[in-house]
This record gives sequence, structure tokens and C-alpha cells, in this order.
Amino acid sequence: MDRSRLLSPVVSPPVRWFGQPAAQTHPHLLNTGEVTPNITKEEYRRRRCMLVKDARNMFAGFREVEDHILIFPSARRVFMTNDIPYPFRQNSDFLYLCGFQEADSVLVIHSSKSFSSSHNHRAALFVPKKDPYKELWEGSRSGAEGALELTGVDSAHNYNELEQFLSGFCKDHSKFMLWYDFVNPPQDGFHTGVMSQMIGEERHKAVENTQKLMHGLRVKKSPAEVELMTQTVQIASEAFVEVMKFSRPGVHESHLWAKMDFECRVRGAQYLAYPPVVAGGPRANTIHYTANNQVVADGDLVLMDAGCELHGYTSDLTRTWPVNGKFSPAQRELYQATLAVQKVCVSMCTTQHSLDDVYRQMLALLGMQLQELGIIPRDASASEVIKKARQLCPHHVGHYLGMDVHDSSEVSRNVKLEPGMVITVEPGVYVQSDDTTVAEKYRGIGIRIEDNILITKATPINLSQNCPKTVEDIERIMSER
Ligand SMILES: [Mn+2]
Repeated sequence: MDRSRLLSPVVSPPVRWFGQPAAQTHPHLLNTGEVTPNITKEEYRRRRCMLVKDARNMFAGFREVEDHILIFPSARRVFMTNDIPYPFRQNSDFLYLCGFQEADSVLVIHSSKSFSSSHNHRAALFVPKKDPYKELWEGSRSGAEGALELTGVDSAHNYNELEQFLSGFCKDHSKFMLWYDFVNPPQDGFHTGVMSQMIGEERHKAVENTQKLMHGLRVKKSPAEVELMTQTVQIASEAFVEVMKFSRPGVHESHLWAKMDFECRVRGAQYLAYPPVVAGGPRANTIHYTANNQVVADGDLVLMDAGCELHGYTSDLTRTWPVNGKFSPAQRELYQATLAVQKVCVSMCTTQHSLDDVYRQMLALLGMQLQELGIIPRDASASEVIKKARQLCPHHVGHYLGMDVHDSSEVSRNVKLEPGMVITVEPGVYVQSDDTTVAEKYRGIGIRIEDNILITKATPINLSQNCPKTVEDIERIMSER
């Protein structure tokens, strides 16, 4: 045995810490070349190229426009009370374009007619300056050097150089297109300070909001994003099964919430994507019930609307199940009616239809199902049936899903679905406890069934197919408790 090895400790090369996980420091999360698990530097560059191409195309007819400058602030750290921050979540547009996870940063993208088409822009990232004292308390920062190495932008600088950079740009250029989200500015101080000044100087030709462009890009997922969407939905699906098995008469809604949070995190998710709805019995009829502070009585259904966030990508599922493991006859009738509608809606998620098309079909089908149960009068006129269906399901059939739960809200729901889009399909029926127009056995029952669907050229792919939704599958899982 070589005793000298025991005496002289093995010196490993110094590890450089960044302000976020990196392949060097978190090999269990990232491969070399990835900025975000599964998303490479090259993909981020491709996204910026596509954005710039779309921006330039919109003003192709304006010959005097030589330059475009696109400015994307990151999210800020927000405090709930002195020194106590809320959990930080990065701004989705900023994250989509560079993958940088630190607060109080700004991405500036410059494009000039003279740049080549293969590298049509220069991306500069302005980030918090290295500060040993602050890092002692808050953890490592990447600094300009680290940000450059980590993200692969063209240059990185300290945040305090941003103002000078932008005023220099304005001196050197005029009649440029200024792209910036002035409707929902992510950083108040930057908006009222540097940006207001830049807009006020009027060196630009026009100020355009970035939102529509960004949502247009983000609504269609790349193969790497499809993989992350598949994973985030799979994690939530598995977690739902565990929550079902954990539920029993007398369980607290808050315990089901905690169980969901736990089962998502142990599968790799960072956190739940939104405050979940965990509603026992008639509380399901409050669509955004998030108090989750009641006890679920024997014989009640549980409606849980929950999803998680995995490396910036969200899932959004809803299941409704009997807390004691067996649907009552009335619950079963209403559940089967909702499920029949939901299945047809899922099958309609093709490039032939828009979300609004699916919604109209949902109302018609729900009307028919509820007429069969006598919940809507059988002699009601066609327009009365639709009106009543809209009362019993006051929300849309679904929305786009991605980095944000209600993703790409600037993309209309009346455009045809396209391959690479991910949407939710979530019909529901909510019979209020005091609705005396409906047979007593149905009153107080609220049901929603929500899947996450990937649109393809052919048939839709149900990303949440492993989350049980038939009466038989749910009752079988509940019997395995
Ligand atoms: Mn939803």
C-alpha cells in the first residue's frame, strides 16, 4: 500500500460554482453542453435566431430599419417581509432565450442587416456582479465570466454596465426597432429608469411589444421541450396515483396537497406549478378553491387539480375520485358522462381543430349527456341546452401548456392546433348544492377530468395516459390501498 497517499490528500481541481446547476457541479442533473437539463447552448442560440428572424420578417417592408434591439429583463427577487424572499421563479421569456437562472439580469439581443443569416444577432447578458459578502449569505453568483461560460451568449457583463451599453447603442444607431415588453415589464426599477429614458429619447422608429413574438415561438415545442413536457406530466401522473392511494375518509385536504408536493419533488420536480385545488365534496364547485383546509367526509369525491414544474416546464392535471374508494351511483353517472365527453374532446385534438372548436363540441356533448341524466330538461331547445351546459361548466375546455401553466396567452384559441403544441383538455360538471332545478342526488357534486395532450401530425398523444381516469382503474387503485 502506498502510504504517502494517506499522508498527502488527493487534490482535486477547484470546482467553479455558478448561480445555478451546471454540468461541472451537478452531473446528476446536466450533461456537458446543457444549460438546462436537456436543453443545450446550441438550442438557446437557435431560439434567439428564430426570434430575430420573426422580428425582422415583421418589418421586412421597412427599408430604413437597419437594426433591431430586443430587451428581456429577468424576474426580480420579491420579498414577503424584511430579508425573507418568496421562492424565486425566473421570467419565462428570459429563461426561454438564454437559460440563465439569476434574478435582476437583462438579456439584450442586437440584430443588424449586416449580420449573416446563420448568426443573425449578438446576445449580451447583464448579470449581478460577483460579491463575496452577498454570496456568503445568498450563495454563489455566476458573475459575467461564469454567465458567458454557462449560457454561451456572445458576451456577458456586470449589470451596472447596462445603462452605459444602452446609451452607447442609442448614440451609434437611430431608427432602430426597439422590442420590449412594456405592458408587463418584469423589472419595475429598470422600466421606470433606463427603459423610460431610452424610449423617451426617441432614437428608435417604434417600440414593439415582445409578447406576441415570444408566445408564437413558445407555443410550439422543440423535441427537447417535448421530452421535458413528457417528463413533467409523467411525474405528476405517478404522483396522482400515490395521492389516490393515500386518501381515505376523514383525510385532510392539506395532507393530500402535502402528499402531492412530496411525490412530485422526490421524482425530480422543483415544486408544484401552482397552488393546487384539493377539494372534497361540494368545495369542488368553487373552480379555484385553494384554501384546502377542510376534512373530506366519507362518501365525498375529491377533486384535485395539480401539476408540477420540471426545469421550467409545467404539467396541469385534474382527477376526481371517491375518497372511500367506491363511486356512489349518482357520482358514477355524472362521472361517466363527463369522461365520455372528455374522451371525445381528446380525440379531436388534431390539426383539423382549434381549442375553440373542441370547446364548442364539449358544450354540445355535455348538453346531450346531461339531458340524458335529466339534469338539463329533455325538452329544452338547442340554444337552451348550450346555455345550461355553459352554466354547469363555466370554463373553457382547455389552454396551451408549457413553461407557464396558462402558456402563450397571446396565441388565440381559435387558431388550428399545430404539431408540437401541448394543450390541456379539461371538461367539468359542477352542480351547486342549492341548485334545486337538479335532482337532489346530483347536488353538490363537482367533477373535472384534465389531461395534457401533445399535438402531432397524426393522432394526439395523451401525455397523462398513465394517470388513471376510468371508473374501473380508479376503483382498482383505491382497492390496492
Ligand atoms: Mn388547466
